[in-house]
Amino acid sequence: MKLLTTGLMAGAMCVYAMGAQAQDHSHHQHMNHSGHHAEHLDAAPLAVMGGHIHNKGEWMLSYRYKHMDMDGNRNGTNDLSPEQIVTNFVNPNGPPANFRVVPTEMTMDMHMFGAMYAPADWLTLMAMGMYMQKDMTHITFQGMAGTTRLGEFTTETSGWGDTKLSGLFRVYQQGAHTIHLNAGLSLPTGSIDEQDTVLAPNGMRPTLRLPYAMQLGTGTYDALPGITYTGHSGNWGWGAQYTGEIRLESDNDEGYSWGDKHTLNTWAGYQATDWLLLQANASASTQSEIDGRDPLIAAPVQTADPDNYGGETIALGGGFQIKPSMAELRNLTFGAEISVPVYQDLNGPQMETDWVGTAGLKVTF
Ligand SMILES: [Cu+2]
Repeated sequence: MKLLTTGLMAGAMCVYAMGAQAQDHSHHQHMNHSGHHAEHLDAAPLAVMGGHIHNKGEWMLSYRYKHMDMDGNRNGTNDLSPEQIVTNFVNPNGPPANFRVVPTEMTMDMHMFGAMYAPADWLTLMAMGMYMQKDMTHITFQGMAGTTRLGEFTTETSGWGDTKLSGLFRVYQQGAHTIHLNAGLSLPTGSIDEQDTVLAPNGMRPTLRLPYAMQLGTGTYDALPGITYTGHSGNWGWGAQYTGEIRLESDNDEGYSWGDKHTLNTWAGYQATDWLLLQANASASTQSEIDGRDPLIAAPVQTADPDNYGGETIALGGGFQIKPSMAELRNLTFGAEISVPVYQDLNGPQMETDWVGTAGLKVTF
């Protein structure tokens, strides 16, 4: 926790230092015809939800594609081999006494469709739907014990995830500085009873309810509180956002709830040319383990243990956003960014994240 806090402060100080160096000499350039601040430098990363607000009457539609790549396992901050996991870690759903299946790779692909509309200067409404696909590759070890590899298999799930509705409330606006509150609700529209065929340690191939990590939704109504600060000066824009993901129910239909999650994002962007924005960001998050358990998720694999979820992660990232200079396309922005964890202290054994990439476009009108 101490390292997490230090990381957050370093990120925030970096952002504020960059902002303080810039001078506010081009404020008028950001005004549009109606005098609104429609083209205020929005330097928020694409991966940040609700990082900006709109002025009265503005609409924004967005599509974002996010890819997450996980490879290998760790416990705390220590890397683990598949053999170490099946030798050293107790299976709480046993028998067998230890895990016999180890996930080695996972990818997550998300297609996020968003809409924003501001009925008033003080309120922006936001809705987001998400279609996702998850793939997980595993090694199965033969029999009840030992380190003889029997084979590999991959499970896959796809479908719509949870749906998020938010209100963003502008509570402070002084010159170039804005603070808004994020108040959101996540609706449990994603499936939590996905199943697929696995390779069992005895060589059979049963179809089972897949572990928590492979399900598409949380199964609970979740509150999404947050607070966001943004500022801009000259060619610089910056911001910081805290968001939470708080379960409003202690159990979903299958008897568990995901751990609450808290995330801090900080970012800074530089308008390098009329059409190109360069951006850097730092994020830190902490999440607790899963509470309760789904009795149908009981395979001898680490992902079937609710305690092997959550942890602390600090990631650094960067990217760009392009706004075509042609007048007809002025309302369009597209961009891409990548984020790489620099610190992961995971409740393990658990798969570790290698990188997360986001690409997307948004149109305002
Ligand atoms: Cu927007």
